[in-house]
Amino acid sequence: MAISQPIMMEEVTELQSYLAVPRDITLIAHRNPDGDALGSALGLRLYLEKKGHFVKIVMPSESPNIFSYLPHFYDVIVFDLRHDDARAALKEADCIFCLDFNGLDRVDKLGATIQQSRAVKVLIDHHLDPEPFVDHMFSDTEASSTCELVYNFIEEMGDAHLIDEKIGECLFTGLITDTGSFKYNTRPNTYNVAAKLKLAGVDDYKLNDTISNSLKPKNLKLLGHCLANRMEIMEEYGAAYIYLTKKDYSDFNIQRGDTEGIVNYMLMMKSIKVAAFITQQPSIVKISLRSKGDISVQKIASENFNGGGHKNASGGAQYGSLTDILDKFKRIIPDYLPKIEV
Ligand SMILES: [Mn+2]
Repeated sequence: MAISQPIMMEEVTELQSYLAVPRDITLIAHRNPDGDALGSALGLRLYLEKKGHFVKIVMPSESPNIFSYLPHFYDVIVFDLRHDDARAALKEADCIFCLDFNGLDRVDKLGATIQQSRAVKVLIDHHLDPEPFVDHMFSDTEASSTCELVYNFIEEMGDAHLIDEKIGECLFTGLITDTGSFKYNTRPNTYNVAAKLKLAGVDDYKLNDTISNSLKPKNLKLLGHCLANRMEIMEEYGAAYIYLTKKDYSDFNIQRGDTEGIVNYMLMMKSIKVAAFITQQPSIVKISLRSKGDISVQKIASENFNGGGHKNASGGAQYGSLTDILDKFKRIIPDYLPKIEV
């Protein structure tokens, strides 16, 4: 069976000649970088450096420390911490790679910097409805992850032989985190890429252990609190939600990344098809949505919560009180899920 080839050949040919001489290249991924954002950026960096380019990575905000095993993790320029350096890295670049995001609003104020830049812009991404703000677009919304696409990109560039264990570790990280360890969002090509990376020397057992078994006692205590005291189930619609107040944030000393994955627990109930994790932030209320099968939380997020993402994993945010957004969620769910007899 042919394995899908997501990359467009003509685009690659143009880039091959453009990248035939050393360039100043800046890579950027979305705010609150996850394993796929980081893995695709750090993996692509190592590859481009092997080709003789000068590479910088900018992220709008800080990355979770559990990914600090990735090479060059500490060399990422974080806009929130180093405004000027981040802007300069984008302004001075010959070429900008936008990774794992589909629109300039996903990188906050840096969106304007990218828009104004005269650099050659390349997008590699798997989110729905990419905006046309780049010169070369490698968008494949069927791909498991941007890391899967970065592998295919390097392969199409004719450089698969340059992918070593280090690059492999970066890219495999995104495969693991964007598929829940190969539980969802996979296609034949995902396993093909995984196989190639394993052949390149990736120790996937070690990676899975590092990524999955990294919790601290406070994470499990917070999880317990969420499940015991903050979860509501809308049995008749097959929906559930967990909410956290500002007070929860201070009581449990919740830091960036500490709430990662909590939303998924609700989907472990057979009858639950849509799960929401709603958190009161300093100035906004954020909602993170997950679904099973054909139900699109991308639709729910974009139609109600100023957000979007993927069919089965989306997010959004709005101003207002926690109660407002909880009420709204409860009110709109019947529009998306048929009532079931319980
Ligand atoms: Mn991704």
